[in-house]
Amino acid sequence: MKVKMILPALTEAKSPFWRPIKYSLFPPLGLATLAAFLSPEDEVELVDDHVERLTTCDTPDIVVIQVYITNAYRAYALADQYRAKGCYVVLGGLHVTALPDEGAPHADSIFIGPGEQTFPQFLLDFRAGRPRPRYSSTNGRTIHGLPPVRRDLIKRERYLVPNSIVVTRGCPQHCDFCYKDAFFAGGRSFYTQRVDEALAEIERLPGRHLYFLDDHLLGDRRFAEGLFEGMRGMGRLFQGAATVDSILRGDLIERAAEAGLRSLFVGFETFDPENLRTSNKKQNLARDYAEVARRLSSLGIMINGSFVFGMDEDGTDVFSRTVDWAVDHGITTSTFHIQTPYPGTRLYQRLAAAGRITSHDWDRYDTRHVVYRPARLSPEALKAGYDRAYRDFYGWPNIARAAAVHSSAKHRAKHFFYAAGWKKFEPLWDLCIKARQLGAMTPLLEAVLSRVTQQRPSTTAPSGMINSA
Ligand code: B12
Ligand code: SF4
Repeated sequence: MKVKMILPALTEAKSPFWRPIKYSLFPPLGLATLAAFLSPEDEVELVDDHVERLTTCDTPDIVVIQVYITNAYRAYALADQYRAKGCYVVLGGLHVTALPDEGAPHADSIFIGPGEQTFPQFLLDFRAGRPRPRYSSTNGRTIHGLPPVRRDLIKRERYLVPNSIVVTRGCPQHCDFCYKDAFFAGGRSFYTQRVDEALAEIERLPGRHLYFLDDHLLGDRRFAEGLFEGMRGMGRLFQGAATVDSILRGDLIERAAEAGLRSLFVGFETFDPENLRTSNKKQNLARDYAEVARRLSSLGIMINGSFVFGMDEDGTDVFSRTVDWAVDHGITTSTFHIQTPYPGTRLYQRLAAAGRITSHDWDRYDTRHVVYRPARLSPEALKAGYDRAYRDFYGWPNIARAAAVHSSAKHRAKHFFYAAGWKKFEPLWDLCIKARQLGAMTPLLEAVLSRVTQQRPSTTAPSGMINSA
């Protein structure tokens, strides 16, 4: 049986003139995970439209397409093209899970939720000649005992971070704006691999650098402790994501640093308690953000801070306040987002019920466009403030000021090169992508992520800040 798996790209990633580095970071891990359920006799091709040319003149037996919100239109067009030729087309992923009735007319079968249970069931049904039009993942979700991810299908040289990995699914929190609750509705919404299986997967990855794409790597304390214990002495350098409260609680973050954690994506999102309450981001309420920054800096961990603009309490001062805070606290890179009501989320329901959604063009749901009516800002002011925040934060003076916050000279240098490398050298990245030389840059990334001598935090988290999530 011939199977073609496609991760369609959004328009921006296809430009022949300019390819932002962020689309050449990670390989299509979800599809490589599903490919593991095919049998050795199947002929499988995995195409990532972001980094390679996709041709559609073939006629595979099954075409598997992953649909995110911003690639949805291209995904549907590809699906229609293949179906017109008689191929069996299956669609899955976050966007069709949120809006199955939108995706269904473009598919022979659609998949709702994670695919680890439903895709193997579909393959059995397909081979038996009776595939169903819709598969929903509800009961029995697990990632224990999965066949190894088909990394042999990944064209490693086309990515800056070929070693992306996920060892958990979902998250224990329930923020209103997050894709998570809709995607995992009807079943478990946070579960982990077995520690030994996660370590075995890590052992299979060549080189030193890993990027954990998990929503919340510290979300299950026992699992994370076992993972970090097993990784000690492996000589790995890794990046990941975690919540504010999990960084302040106990000593998990020290264990992570000891195991090789060198940079962390942290969801600060907003400083306003009312915004936190409205968006159900309770885990951030009354947490000392400054202490998060200090603690990570003292461990030599660089911070990618995530901040959302346009929540209901945000006024015109939110942009400069956020940038100033991030610079003053030595945040290495910042990811600013315009609040975006993804279909299926409680945020979407709230804004739709109030008649505040102003666009249903999914191409604009990329956190860079305003697709709703903000409460205390005009859409124009929100967009302009967002653009300004990026410009200001990544201006040379602020990169230098933020780097200067760290006490160790090595951390200051790493901060400077990492932040500058991320935003100031796009033309260089573009050149590497075109010359297919991204792989050659991985050792540079590893050098920047190398260890900074650790100091004990100058202050430990005040006891009021330590609690369970
Ligand atoms: C890595 C990543 C990226 C990478 C690359 C993506 C890639 N190569 O896969 C980059 C940096 C390019 C990226 C960019 C963007 N991303 Co992104 N990204 C992620 C991240 C962190 C991890 C994705 C991942 O690998 N997950 C692990 C694998 C195992 O899961 P999976 O891919 O979802 O696949 C599983 C299921 O979805 C399902 N499945 C998927 N496809 C199919 C198909 C079939 C047939 C079946 C049966 C099952 C199935 O089965 C798989 C196994 O369970 C997610 C957050 C997350 N936790 O998912 C955000 C996320 C997907 N990104 C998001 C967004 C918004 C974006 C951007 C628009 C951001 C921006 N401002 O530019 C862009 C646009 C991307 C695009 N092309 O449209 C949102 C999507 C929201 C939505 N409703 O669609 C997420 C959920 C982040 C968030 N919390 O909001 N992203
Ligand atoms: S903590 Fe992050 S991943 Fe978890 S629900 Fe909130 S936004 Fe989503």
